[in-house]
Amino acid sequence: MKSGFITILGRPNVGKSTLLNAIAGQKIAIVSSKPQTTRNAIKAIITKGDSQLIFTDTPGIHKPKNKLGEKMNETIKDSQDGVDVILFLIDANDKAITPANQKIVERVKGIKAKRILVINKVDEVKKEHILELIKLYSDECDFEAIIPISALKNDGIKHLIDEIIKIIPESPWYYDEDEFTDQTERQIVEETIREKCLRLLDEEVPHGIAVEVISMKKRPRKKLYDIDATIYCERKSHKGIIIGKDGVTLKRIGERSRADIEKMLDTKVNLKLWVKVKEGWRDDANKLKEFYK
Ligand SMILES: Nc1nc2c(ncn2[C@@H]2O[C@H](COP(=O)(O)OP(=O)(O)OP(=O)(O)O)[C@@H](O)[C@H]2O)c(=O)[nH]1
Ligand SMILES: [Mg+2]
Repeated sequence: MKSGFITILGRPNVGKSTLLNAIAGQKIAIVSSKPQTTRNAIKAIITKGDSQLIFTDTPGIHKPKNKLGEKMNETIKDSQDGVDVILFLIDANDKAITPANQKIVERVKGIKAKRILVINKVDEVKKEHILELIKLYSDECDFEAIIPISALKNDGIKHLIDEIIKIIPESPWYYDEDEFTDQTERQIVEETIREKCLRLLDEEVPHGIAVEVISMKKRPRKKLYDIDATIYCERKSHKGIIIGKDGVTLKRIGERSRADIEKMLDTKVNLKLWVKVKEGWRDDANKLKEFYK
């Protein structure tokens, strides 16, 4: 039996969560085109033959601008210690090793784990460019493997998993074969609503949003959940934007969230959303604790 803990590291927006979902074969982590989408460490567990792989998706490595950012960076640090493999994810569109990625290279060198460089979004570039990146990075650091993939198009994922299986240790499994994530249904609901906010809102508004499920109850003898959730934002003006003219934006957030939650939980959902202001919560240690313990 083999088992391995694998952490996915990289800059915001490189496709870490898309990769986690591709590996899991189902949606576990939320994805958006805006940087700093992921705020927590999120696990996906896959069991293949005699191997069990436990992947952890992490927030993008960035310079924190508030206490939430600092908390996210702590989460990244906690997720990189004691693991067997680090997947360092970069964007194939990079023209060179960016200064931010240079720093991550140094960081990865200091972690006691096997490391694989994963070049994502290869669907957007020419093959020659991928070869250039491979050369640049292999001159900079020793990797067990360098693997080009497209997480979006599910290209190269099987190869990546096979390479990981080759380098993980003999070990008993840590999870039951039918477990696939550490996320609770409540977390999945909160994150799904936050994803719709990220996708439907612009500028600073979605970054200042936190979602909290107030109650989640299954109706007896029915495949139906009643879910009440609050969307918190940082300013009064943001509340107006989230609700929209005649409530149209909030309605859209609710409809899209409900459709996804129904798919993920395989049940009908009656979703009610409220919007509240929690002034400057991202920079207030006490308020932050309410959302991110
Ligand atoms: N073309 C292309 N786009 C991709 C690929 N993988 C991810 N994306 C897109 O890149 C954007 C960011 O994806 P995420 O998975 O949210 O990125 P992330 O690294 O988790 O970002 P943070 O959570 O903010 O750190 C989304 O718009 C994805 O659809 C890929 O292989 N090809
Ligand atoms: Mg992410």
